[in-house]
Amino acid sequence: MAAIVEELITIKPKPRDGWDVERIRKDFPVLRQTVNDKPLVYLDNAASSQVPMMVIERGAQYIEQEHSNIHRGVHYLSMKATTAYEGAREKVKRFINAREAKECIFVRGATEGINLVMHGYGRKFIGPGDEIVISAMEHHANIVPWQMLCEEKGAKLRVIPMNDAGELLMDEYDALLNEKTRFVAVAHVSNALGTINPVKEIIERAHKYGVPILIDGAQQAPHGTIDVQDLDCDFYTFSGHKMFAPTGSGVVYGKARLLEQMNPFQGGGDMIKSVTFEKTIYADLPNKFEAGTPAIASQIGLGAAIDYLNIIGREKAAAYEHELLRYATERLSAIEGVRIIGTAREKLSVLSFTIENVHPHDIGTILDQQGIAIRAGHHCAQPVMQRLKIPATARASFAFYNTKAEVDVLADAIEKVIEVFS
Ligand code: C6P
Repeated sequence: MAAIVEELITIKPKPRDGWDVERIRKDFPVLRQTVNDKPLVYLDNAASSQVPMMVIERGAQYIEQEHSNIHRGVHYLSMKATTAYEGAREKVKRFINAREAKECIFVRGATEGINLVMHGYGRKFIGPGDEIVISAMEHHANIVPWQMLCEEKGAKLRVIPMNDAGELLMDEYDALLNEKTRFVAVAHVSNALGTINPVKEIIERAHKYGVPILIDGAQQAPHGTIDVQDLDCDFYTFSGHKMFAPTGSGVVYGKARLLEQMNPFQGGGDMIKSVTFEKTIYADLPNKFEAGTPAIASQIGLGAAIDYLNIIGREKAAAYEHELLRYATERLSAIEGVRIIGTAREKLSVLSFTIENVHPHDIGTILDQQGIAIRAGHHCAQPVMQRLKIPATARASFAFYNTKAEVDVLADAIEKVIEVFS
C-alpha cells in the first residue's frame, strides 16, 4: 500500500484549460491494464465508475494514519477522523448547494438513501388510500421500497408513463397528481436509457399540490451539476461509487424541516442524545440518521472525489462526455442491425442498444473477450424493458476518461459480433 501511495502522490491532477483526456487517464490506475490481452476499454461507468489516484491516496492516508472511530473519542486520532469525516460532509454540502451540512446524510448509496426516506418519511406520513407517484423509467431502487410501503399501508403506486423514445409524458403526470398524492419519487437521469428528466418542472408541479418529492440522482451526480436549492427538491440521493469514490459512500439530502419531522431509519449508537430503558431521545441532524459506525474511509473518499471533480472542472467534463455520447450514438447508429434504445432529446452518458438476433448477454460476453466492459441485461429497470417490449439491452456508459478511440474499438467489436452471428 505504501509504495502505491508514494507513486500516487506524484500524480496530482491539475486544473486544465482544454480536455486532455490522456492526461486525465493517468489519474486512473485501473485503466492501465489489459483484459484478455487487449487494452481495457471500460464502458460500464453507470454501474460503477473508476477511482482516481487522489481519492485512493486520501482513503489510504486515513487507513494508514488516521484510522479511528468518529464522534466518540476524545483522543487525537478520533478527533482527526471526525474532522475528516465532517469535512467530507461540508464538501457534499457545497457540491449540491445545500443550505446546511446537517441536511446531507451519509448513506451507503442511493438505494439506502431511498429506503431511509421511505422508512423515515413514508412510514410516518403515508396511510391507507394515499397515492405515491413514481415514473416508468425508475431503477428498482426507486420502485421496490415504495411498493413495500404501499403494501404495508394500503397506499397506491401510480406511474408516470413514457413514450417510445424514453421521455416522460408530462400531461399524464399532471393527470396523476391529485389531493390523494402524498409523495413523488423520480429519477433525475434514467440508468437504462440515459434520459435526463425535466426534474425542475416535475418538482414544481408536485409542489403545487403541496407534495414532497425525492429525486434519485444516482446517474446525474457523476456527470452534471446539482443545486438542491435551485431545484427546490425535498430529498435528493446519489451513490459515491458511481462518481469516482469508493463503494459504501453516498448521500441523501433532505430539507432540514422534513428530516427533523421524520422517524430515524435505524436505531443504535451515535444517533441518540440519551437512552434509558423507558425512553430514547434522538440526536440532532445529521446524527439522528447515522446509527452505528459509518463507512468513514469511503465517505472521506467521497469528499476527495468531489475535490477531484472540482479540480478537473465538472462543466468541462460534462461537455466532453456530451460530445463522446454524440459520437458513440452516431457510430453505433450507422451499423446495420443495431438499434439504439432510448432516443430522448435530453440524454447523458448512457447508450443502450440491441443487435438483431443476438441476445445482449452474448454481446456482453463477446465484447469482454475484446477487453471491452459493458453491461448487459435489464439494468435493474425491468419495467423499462417491459414497456419497450424487449428482454434486455447492451449498455455502454461513458465517463470523462473514455476516448473516441475506445468508441471506435466498441463499434468495430459490435461489427464482429454481427459477423459471428450472421
Ligand atoms: N444503477 C446500473 O448499472 P446503488 O446500487 O444503491 O449504488 O444505486 C442504485 C441505483 C439507483 N438509481 C439509479 C438511477 C441507478 O442507476 C442505481 C444503480 C447501476 O445502472 C447498478 S444496478
